[in-house]
Amino acid sequence: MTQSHHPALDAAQRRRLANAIRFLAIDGVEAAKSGHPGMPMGMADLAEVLWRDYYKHNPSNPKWPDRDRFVVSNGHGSMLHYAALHLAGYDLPVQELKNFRQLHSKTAGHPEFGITPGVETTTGPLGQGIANAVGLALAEKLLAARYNKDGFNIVDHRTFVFLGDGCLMEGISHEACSLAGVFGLNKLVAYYDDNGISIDGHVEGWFRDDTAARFKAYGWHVIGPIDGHDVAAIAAATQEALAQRDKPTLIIARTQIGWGSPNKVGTEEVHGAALGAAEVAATRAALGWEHAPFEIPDDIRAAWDARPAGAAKEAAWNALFADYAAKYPLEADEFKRTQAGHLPKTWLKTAQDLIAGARSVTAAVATRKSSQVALETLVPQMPELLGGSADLTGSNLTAAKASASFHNVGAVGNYVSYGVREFGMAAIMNGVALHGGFIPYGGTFAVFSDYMRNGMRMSALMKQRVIYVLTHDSIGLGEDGPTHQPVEHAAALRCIPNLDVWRPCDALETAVAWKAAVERHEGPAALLLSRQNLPQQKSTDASADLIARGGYVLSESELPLNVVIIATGSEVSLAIAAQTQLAALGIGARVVSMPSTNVFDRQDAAYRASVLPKGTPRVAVEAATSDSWWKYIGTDGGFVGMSSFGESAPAPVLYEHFGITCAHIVKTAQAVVEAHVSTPAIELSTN
Ligand SMILES: Cc1ncc(C[n+]2csc(CCOP(=O)(O)OP(=O)(O)O)c2C)c(N)n1
Ligand SMILES: [Mg+2]
Repeated sequence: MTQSHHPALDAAQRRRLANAIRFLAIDGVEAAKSGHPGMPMGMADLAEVLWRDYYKHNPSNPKWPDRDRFVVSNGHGSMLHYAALHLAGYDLPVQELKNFRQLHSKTAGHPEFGITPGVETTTGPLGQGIANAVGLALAEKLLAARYNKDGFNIVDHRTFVFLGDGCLMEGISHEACSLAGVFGLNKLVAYYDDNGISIDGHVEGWFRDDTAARFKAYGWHVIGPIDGHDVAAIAAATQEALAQRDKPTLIIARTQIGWGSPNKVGTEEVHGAALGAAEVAATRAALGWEHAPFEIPDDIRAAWDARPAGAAKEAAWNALFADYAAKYPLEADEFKRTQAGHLPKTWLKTAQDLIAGARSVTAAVATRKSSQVALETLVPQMPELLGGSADLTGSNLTAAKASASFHNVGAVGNYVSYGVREFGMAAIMNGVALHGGFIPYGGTFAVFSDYMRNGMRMSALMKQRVIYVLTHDSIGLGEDGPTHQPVEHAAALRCIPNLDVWRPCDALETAVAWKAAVERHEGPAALLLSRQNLPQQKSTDASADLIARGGYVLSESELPLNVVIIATGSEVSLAIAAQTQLAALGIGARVVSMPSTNVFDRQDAAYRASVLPKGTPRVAVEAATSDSWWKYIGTDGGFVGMSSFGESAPAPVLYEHFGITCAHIVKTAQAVVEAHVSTPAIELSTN
C-alpha cells in the first residue's frame, strides 16, 4: 500500500525520476567545483521510493507538527536532500541549487537546520544524524503516549534516516542505536547505504562488522541486504519497516557509490569530488539524460511535486486536531504551546517561586542539590521538561519528585535514563529539542563533557534549547581523583560560541541559571555545579536581576577601591573571606561574582565597566585553568586556580595543596596592587 497520489510508473520511468536527483547533484557539485556526488548518485533510487511513496510531508508547510522527519546522517550527501526538497516543491528554487556551497545560499555544504526549509537537523559530523533521528523518534513516541486519545492519533509520524558506513563506524551510532532498540522506537526507519566505500577506499581494511547481526543484537528489525537500486525491493523493505510495532528498522541497501558514472562508479574517487566535464558528459550519455544542467522536464517535475498530496494530508490532520481541541481543550492548548516553544502562562509566577525559594535557603548546600531543588519547582509546572542523566541520576540530582521514568512502548514519562552514553545523550537531546514539544536537560559529570562535546557544539550551532547539567565541577569532588576532576573544561566550554556556561556559587545563582537556561530560546546552556556544600551569599531584591547579567558586584569594598576580585562557583566564598582580610590590611577589594562569562560579555560596555572599572587591577579565582580569565584580568592581573591536573584526596586537602585558599588570594591581591602602584610610566622613544 503506497501513499502516492501519482499514477503508477514502471521501473524505467522511476529511474528517470531518480536520475533527476542524480543530475541535480552532479551539476550542483560541478558548479561549486566542490561537494560529494557519489552518495546522491548511489542513494537516489532509495530517495525516489521513500519520498514519492511513503514520506508524509507538506512542502508548503515544513513546520507542520505531524510531518514525518527525514535526516541525512551521511550529511556529505547534502545535494541529495536539496535536490529532493527542490523537486518536491519546497521553497528552494533552482537558483539555490546553482549556488550550492556559496555564502548565504540555502544550500550549505552540509545540511543545516534553520537555513534550508525541510532540513530537520544539521548533519555532517558523521554518526550524530542517526543519533538526532533517535531523539526525533523518541520525542514522537513520548508525545504520542502523552497526547493521543482514542480515535485521535494527533501525534503519529515516522523518522526516516539515511546513513552510511561512516555513521556506523562512529561510536555514537552504537550509543544511540542501542537505546533506540531498548526504547522500541518502531517508527524509526534507517536506510544504510552499504556501498563498501569510504574515503580511504574499499572498507574491508577498516570496517568488517556484521552490521545485520549488530543491529539484531540491539533489538532492531533488520531487512536485507537488498539491492538499493531495485525499486520493488526498496518498496517492499519500506512496507515491512512500516509494519513494525515494537522495533526500529534498519534496511541494509547494497548500492554503488556514483551509480551511473561509467568510469568512476564504485570508487572512492566519486565520494567527494566533482566528476569533471568529461565524466559528466559520459554519465549523461550512459543514462540517456539529455537535459541541460539544472533543467528538469515538466513531466518529471509533476511526478515529484508533493505539494497537493502534502496539503491534503495536513488539511486532514488540521481537521482531526480541531476535533481533538474541541474535545480535549487543555491538552490541545498545551500541545500547541509546547510545540511553539512558549513557556507556560504561569511562568512568571514559577520563576518568582524559584527565586524566592532559593533566597530563603540559609544552610550550606551543594549547587547540584540547589539545582535539584530548582527542578522540584520547575518539573511539576513544565510538562515540556524532559530530564535525564547518563547513568548518574543520584549524583547529578537531575530527577525531581515529579520525574517519571520513560522505559518503553506507550509509557508516559518525563525522564530518560540514557545509560552510560554521554555523546549519545547530547545528540539525542538535540533531536528531541529539534522535534519540538520538549526542553531536554541531561546530566553527567562535568569532566565527561568532553565525551559529548561535539553534540554540545551542535546544540549551539543549531540554536537549540538543550540544558546540560554538569556536576562535580572541580577538584572539590575530592577522592575520585584527576580522572574525574575537571580542570580545563570550564574554559573549553566557554569558548563554544552560543553556549551559555553557568557556574553558580549558591542556591540563588543556581536558580537564576536555571531560569536563564529555560528562558533562552536561542541556544543551549551548561550548568557547572558543585558536589560539595557551598555557603549562601547575601542577597537583596535586586540580586536575581544582577545575577542574570552574568557578572555583578556581589560585595563592594568599604575602603577606596584598590583591587577587584572576580570569582565563580565554589571559590566565591573564598573571595569574600579574602575581602575582609584585605580590608584589615588597608586594601580595598571588591568581589565580583561572575557565574556566566558568556552572559556578562553580552552586557553593554557601560555595565561591564561599572562592574570592572578601568585601571583597577584584578584577580580571578576559579578552581580551574586560567584560560578564561586573561581577558578580564589582563596580563598584569593575578590568578588563583589550577595549572595542572588534580589529585586524589579529600577536597579540603586538595584546596590547600593547590593553593586555592583565602590566604593565597590575599597574597595575590597584595602583589598585584603593589605592582600596580609601583609601575613607572614607560618612556617612549620618539625616533
Ligand atoms: C565525525 C566525522 N569524521 C570524519 C568526517 C569526514 N568524512 C566525511 S565523509 C567520510 C567518509 C564517509 O564514508 P561513508 O559514510 O561510507 O560515505 P560514502 O563515501 O559511502 O558516501 C569522512 C571520513 C566527518 N564528516 N565526520
Ligand atoms: Mg560508504
